Amino acid sequence: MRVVFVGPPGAGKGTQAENIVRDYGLFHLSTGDALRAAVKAQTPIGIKADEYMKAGALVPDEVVIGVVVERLDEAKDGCLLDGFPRTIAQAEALDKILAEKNAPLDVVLELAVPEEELFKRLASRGRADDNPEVIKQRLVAYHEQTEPLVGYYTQSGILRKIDGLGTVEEIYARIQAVLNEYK
Ligand code: B4P
Repeated sequence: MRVVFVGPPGAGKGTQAENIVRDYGLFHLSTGDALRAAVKAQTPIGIKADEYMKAGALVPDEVVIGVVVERLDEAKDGCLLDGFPRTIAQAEALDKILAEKNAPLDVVLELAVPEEELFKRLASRGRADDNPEVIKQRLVAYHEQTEPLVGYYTQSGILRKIDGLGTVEEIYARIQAVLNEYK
């Protein structure tokens, strides 16, 4: 099963991804985690990504696509792509990569959470890019660059919307109800 997780910053993609990969045995690729690891290790990609992440901007497509291409070969028994794609260009690149492997996406989960709740969650998490000004920028980037993916995947007929309000357990039960259709 090949699954993509789309949603605004702080929607809980990383939180729910932990449950999904544990129960469905999927390879987990979080571009956010991969980029933070690169920043910490001060690799050339990390040094480049850091300036964008600090400002709440998306990291350039070619950098992120490079990170994904490197890792996707590890996904033999299915994958959960968490936070990738985030732009139409990334989605098109992913379609191309997966078509070459003859392994198209099964489902795209859109985790929907109202904006005021996102601010609350991110303010209490307190990561380096979680201060109010940067959160605002991340939301602008989401609306301008990532939200168009909802239309893109609706057209492909593989988008499923998940209500992201409630406890972690309640939301996970909604996700399971959808994923179990694809097992
Ligand atoms: P990500 O690491 O993907 O992070 P995120 O969108 O901020 O958070 P996520 O939705 O995973 O929320 P979480 O579970 O942690 O991206 C960070 C940055 O990396 C981006 O801004 C960008 O610069 C860069 N980047 C990543 N991928 C990229 C790409 N493809 N292209 C370009 N740039 C890219 O949850 C947030 C908080 O809510 C936590 O504290 C959690 O405990 C809490 N929470 C979760 N579920 C809850 C619930 N049900 N109720 C209450 N609180 C909850």
